[in-house]
Amino acid sequence: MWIGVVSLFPDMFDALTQQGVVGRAVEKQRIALEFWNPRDYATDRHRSVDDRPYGGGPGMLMKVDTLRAAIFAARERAQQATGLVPTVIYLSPQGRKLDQQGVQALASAGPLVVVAGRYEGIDERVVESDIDEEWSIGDYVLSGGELPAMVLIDAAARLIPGVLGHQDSAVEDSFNDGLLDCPHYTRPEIIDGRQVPDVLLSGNHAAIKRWRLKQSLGRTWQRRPDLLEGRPLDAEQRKLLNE
Ligand code: 6GU
Repeated sequence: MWIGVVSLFPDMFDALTQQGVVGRAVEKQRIALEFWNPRDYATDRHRSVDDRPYGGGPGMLMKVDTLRAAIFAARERAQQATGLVPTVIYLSPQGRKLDQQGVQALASAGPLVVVAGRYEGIDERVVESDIDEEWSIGDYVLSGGELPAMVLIDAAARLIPGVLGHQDSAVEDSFNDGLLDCPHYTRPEIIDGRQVPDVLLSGNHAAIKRWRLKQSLGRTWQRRPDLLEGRPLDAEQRKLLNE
């Protein structure tokens, strides 16, 4: 998977790329991440990358020429690297709310150029002419699009074949089947008098699978009933519960 990132703070992405699952995926070249900094396209003495909003008011916007130069360079490189036209994504609180379904769609969409905004955002005409899709990671406000971009990239990366070992397979994840995850336990067998559920020590793999599904369903019903609305159980889940 090829991902180009347009950001004024590319160093923030070290947190994503220098350790853990995504770090390994970059090392193994399962993911290619490249960066474009609008500041590198600034030509004035102060290398400015912000500009004032028409109509006044507090805050600045990203300066249009440097932002577009970075987006165009990233788009061109995407085509050179992959032979495909990338999907250009802008992260903002005004975007479509990201969920696991959205992540799946983005992970299989081909090359992505991810634009991380700063300040009060970007000129609406740039959204209209240069951005294909606008996404949000939730209903709260962050100081910039870098963290949302990392959230998106991390979530998409773990769906790329070969990025997760089967040790931590995405197939087992919370949300892969639209339910919350079941509880997990490790050693010791007793903590402050509280035992690991017997079934997990039974060696009965069918019973364990059934118990985990029931836990997932119970938790989802209690904590996130919205996830169950209009979503009947699938055939395997019905079979497990009736066994
Ligand atoms: Cl994508 N950007 C910013 N700045 N804040 C957010 C967000 C994005 N999603 C939720 N809050």
